[in-house]
Amino acid sequence: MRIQLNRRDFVKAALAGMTLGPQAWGQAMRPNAGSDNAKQPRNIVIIYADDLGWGDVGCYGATAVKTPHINRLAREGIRFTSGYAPAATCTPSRYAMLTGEYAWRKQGKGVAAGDAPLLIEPGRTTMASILKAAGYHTGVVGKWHLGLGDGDLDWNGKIAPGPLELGFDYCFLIPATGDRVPCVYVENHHVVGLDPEDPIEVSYRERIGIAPTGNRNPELLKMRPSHGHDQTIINGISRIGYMRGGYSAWWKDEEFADVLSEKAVDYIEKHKDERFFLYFSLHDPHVPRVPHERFEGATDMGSRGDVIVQIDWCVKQILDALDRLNLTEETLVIFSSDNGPVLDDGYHDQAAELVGEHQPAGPFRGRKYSRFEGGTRVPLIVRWPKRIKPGQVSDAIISQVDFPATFAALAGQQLADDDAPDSFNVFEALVGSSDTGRDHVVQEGIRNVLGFRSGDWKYHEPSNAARIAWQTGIDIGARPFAQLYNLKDDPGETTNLAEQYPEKVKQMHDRLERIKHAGRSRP
Ligand code: NG6
Ligand code: CA
Repeated sequence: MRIQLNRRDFVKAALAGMTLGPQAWGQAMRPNAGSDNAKQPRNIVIIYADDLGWGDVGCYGATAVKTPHINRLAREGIRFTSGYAPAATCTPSRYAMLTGEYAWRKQGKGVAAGDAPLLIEPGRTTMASILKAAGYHTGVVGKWHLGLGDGDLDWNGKIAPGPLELGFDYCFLIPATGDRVPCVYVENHHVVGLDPEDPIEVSYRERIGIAPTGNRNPELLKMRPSHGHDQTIINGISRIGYMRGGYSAWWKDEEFADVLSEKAVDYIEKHKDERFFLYFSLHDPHVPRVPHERFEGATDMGSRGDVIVQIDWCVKQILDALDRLNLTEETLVIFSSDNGPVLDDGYHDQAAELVGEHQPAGPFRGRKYSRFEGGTRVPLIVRWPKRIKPGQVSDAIISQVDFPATFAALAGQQLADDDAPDSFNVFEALVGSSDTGRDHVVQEGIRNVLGFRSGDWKYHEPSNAARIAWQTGIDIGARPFAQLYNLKDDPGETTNLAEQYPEKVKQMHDRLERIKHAGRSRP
């Protein structure tokens, strides 16, 4: 018999402080691991790259970098041509993917500082809590960047709330980003490897003590910043923010891929006999780009190309583990990225100089930060051999904001009315049983500029924001007038048709306004 706590009971129990550790979710409560339900994969793994563009992988057209293992996923599953990150930067994309709510609906969900408090209310329904309530063991390994604690966090004590208060049973985290302090890993509620005699202090306001900074001590750097990133030096690289102490816990950027892959594979091995959901969130190819030495020179594109090869190696670790444990057939694997690509994002790493003919955003205009397609249209590949016919390419529109409603549907969970307000159940499209996903999607660039795709049409509402994203040179798409593009004929958004089709502009403007004011878009 299958016994489940429903979501409300689960949240109630969590709020009442009941321990909901692995024991509470023990065997008796787990659905039969060998379920033959054609809708429900036994396991789910999301592999989420950071700043990887539509054109950065082989199966999307890249030739200057080889990604055989990502290509394998596409060959054995579905490659989507209209997969979207909800936003053109990390924090709002991840907020939306976890909660099923567009981040632009709320204040303060932009790129989070490394000392930001948790940006999602504890106990709120997330893609993890949905799967946990359905009996999956849930884990997140890698970059978090959604804040931790409830303000004024002491990194030496218990670090909470965080993922464990949002439906994850296990976490191993880069707390914010590789370029933000504190440069230490957090496992469950604590910094890993911290010596209590050498406590950590973090500040985003002022320099702490005499710890060297990129600004004052450039002679200590192995990689120089090009803009920003000139504060505390950790591992020869200056960062955003100041920290001191915690030396025994400092990470080495060169080891990110090894450490995170090892934790992810460990997690899979530990939970191989039960249903599990793993959100594996990579650091690469975000800055600072410091490949392990075995990937140095793997491409002619410098470190940005080399760390993409490193991503492919991480994917291999996961696919090999699933093969070895005989879980491939019954595991739904999703590969995607949190926003579009960027070359110079703050360090002199030659990404721009060595890019050559490579097109990181494929045929699309704009990159990270932008509401042009290149900011949010990203690789999206889904494999589930038991259910999905191999070798498909789908043009269905799917956004990562759809994961909560889709996971609820596949796991037989009911969403409350106010849960996941922008999340659509796109299950049939995700598994290739239908060519249509959602019919429209809102795309968030920085500075609150919104793009709106509906079918083949793309509308940009007028915006007076500055056009260029700092020293990156990236055009974020802001213009004081409306823009309208036909993505079918003009995927590069080069010819503004707004004057030619005023009716279409009005129709799209009105629909976007309705979506904004309704506070939700899920029917
Ligand atoms: C920007 C950083 C950039 C990167 C980005 C967040 C500067 C000058 N630039 O503010 O390097 O960290 O934030 O990237 O500091 S994201 O992928 O995590 O959203
Ligand atoms: Ca990112």
